[in-house]
Amino acid sequence: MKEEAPKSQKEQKLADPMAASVDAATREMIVRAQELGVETIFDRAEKMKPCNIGSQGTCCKNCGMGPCRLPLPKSGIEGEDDRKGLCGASANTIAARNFIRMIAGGAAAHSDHGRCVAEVFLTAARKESEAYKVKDEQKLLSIAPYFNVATTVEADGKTLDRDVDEIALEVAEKAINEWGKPDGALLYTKRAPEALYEKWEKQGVLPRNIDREIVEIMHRTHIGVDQDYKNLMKQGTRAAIADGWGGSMLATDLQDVLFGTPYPIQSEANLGVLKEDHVNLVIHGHEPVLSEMIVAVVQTPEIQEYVKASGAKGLQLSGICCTANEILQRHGVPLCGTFLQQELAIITGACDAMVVDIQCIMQNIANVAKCFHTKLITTHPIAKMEQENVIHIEFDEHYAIEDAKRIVKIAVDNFANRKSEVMIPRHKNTQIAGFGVESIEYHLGGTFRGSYYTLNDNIINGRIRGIAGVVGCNNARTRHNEGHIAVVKELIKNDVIVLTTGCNGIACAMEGLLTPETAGVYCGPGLAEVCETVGIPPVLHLGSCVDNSRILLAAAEVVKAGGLGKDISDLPAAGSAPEWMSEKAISIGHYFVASGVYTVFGVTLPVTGAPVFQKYLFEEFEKMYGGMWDLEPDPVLHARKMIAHIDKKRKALGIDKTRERVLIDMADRRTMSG
Ligand code: BF8
Repeated sequence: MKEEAPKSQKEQKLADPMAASVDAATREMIVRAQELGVETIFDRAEKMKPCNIGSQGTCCKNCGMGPCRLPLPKSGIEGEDDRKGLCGASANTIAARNFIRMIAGGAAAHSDHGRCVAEVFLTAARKESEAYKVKDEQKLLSIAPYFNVATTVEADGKTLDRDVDEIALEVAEKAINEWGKPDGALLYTKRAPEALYEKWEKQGVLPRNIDREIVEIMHRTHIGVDQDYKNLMKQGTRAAIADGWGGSMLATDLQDVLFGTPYPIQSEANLGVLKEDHVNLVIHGHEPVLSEMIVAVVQTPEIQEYVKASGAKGLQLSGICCTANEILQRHGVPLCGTFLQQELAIITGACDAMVVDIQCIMQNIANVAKCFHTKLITTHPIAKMEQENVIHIEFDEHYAIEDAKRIVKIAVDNFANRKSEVMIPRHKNTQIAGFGVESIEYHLGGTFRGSYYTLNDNIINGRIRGIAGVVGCNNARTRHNEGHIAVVKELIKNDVIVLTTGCNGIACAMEGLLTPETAGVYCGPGLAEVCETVGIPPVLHLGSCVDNSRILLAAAEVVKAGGLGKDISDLPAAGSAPEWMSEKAISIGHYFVASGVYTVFGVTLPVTGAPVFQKYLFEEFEKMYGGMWDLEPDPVLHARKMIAHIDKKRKALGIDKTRERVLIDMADRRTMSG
């Protein structure tokens, strides 16, 4: 009998590890998963292809008569675009409705996270919790004026410092008010440069309160309400600003007050941070309200003793997604991986427990956990899983320490239950993370003259060509981390300093781009000189996705320092999300655009099926806000478009003569990467 040849990966519809990721650890674990017969997102991406019409943005399912699908004709649109849904909705209306619903989803996710932090902050300010306290008084005092909260009092003709507890309580109450206040505009919008604030006022997009802007999107996109793509985008813009300069910025600030403002800290990244002889507890999700408590309890003598008694050599905490970035930047806890590596962390067989809260948690991790000994613990009332192997321990801030201890003990107890052979990839890299508005100021100016002048000087003299914010997710429709790394390397080779957050930050850390030594290897000569002089990496990790608000504030500081125009849109700066996939990324992209930043997304964008609407976002937005969208899947072209925009802004500022205006060519690049 003829022996059947084993089926190839393609025939089995399994992922090809080399094509799926540029990262060695990820490739090894995809192979391991396939050997064990454990399905991952990489395989599912082979088995199921995306809907073409949906990915173009022109599928409307907002009522029960649809979905109405309006494919773009292969030959494009000739003459009038007469495509319509049953109600008559045009392709532009449908794409705009879908787009702003994505903004609503993203803004809601960031802002609800912010609300949770604000509530915990209020609990702390009211002294109702032992676990949470004001850790960073300086940060509290620095944000109080934006809430119109006085930090001093007048008594007997003298100005005295006001009691910190009183300030905290007033700030907490005013902060919570931002989600639902009945009148006025969001207080933090005043932190934008004046010129930008005036643009928002003129366009009528100043957010009134955070929740209202999100609710109004859901109303306007209901059947038969707003049918003008420009008017729909106006509301999308207002909600996105409410995210970036509202919910996200409040989340970042209040987290800094409660848990400390990050300062540069050394750590490691990639699956290789797991340790075979340790209890491995992986924290995954987004809110530091939970993860901070876990970090605190693992250091207690009680838990240390408990670990010792288990026979393990110690307890290794590590993180996935943005909660990882939060505990990295404040405590140096290593990053286990990006969004696409969450299943792989369990497949190592060394993950004794994975504790999750909210956002970017794949439901399939519960199925993967069933194949191993891993305990999967959900903790948030709004984020449960249906699979029966999942343990739910609802995290209550009033009993935070007790809850955190319970979770950690589950991980420790489970160390003895490892069943399959452990396989941890050896790959990991060193990183310096924990940058922010305050530390950039300090690093570039020193203790006595800490300011953004030095950064501005180096931009004006051309050593630094410009600033890029490169952020966002992984996307299983594109090769894991390839876009992230290629875009960032192309930018720094051309003297553009990169500010990173989210999964881009993790990808850069895994690649070893977050060390000062990187400067000499990958950067153009100007940026390398600046980085080597001040001892910073050319890629500065600013934290999680809500911390994109740090990029907005850093840009506002650059404007304030002078010499580079009056608005963020004047700066030689650009934004990018090379591998985006989440609604949060769309909200971030749009608040970057509405803040004056040219923003390029990779992979795809759900607007390509409605060319008129696309043109509105890609071209006409610039006239209103100075920033606009773009789409470029090729990472090198992607970076070059950003550099071209940076050069356009340098020219407009009259500082294009101060630097050699050559894009570094292939030959230069080869010598530099050697
Ligand atoms: O908020 S970058 S995949 S982890 S959505 Fe999610 Fe995207 Fe990663 Fe954090 Ni942000």
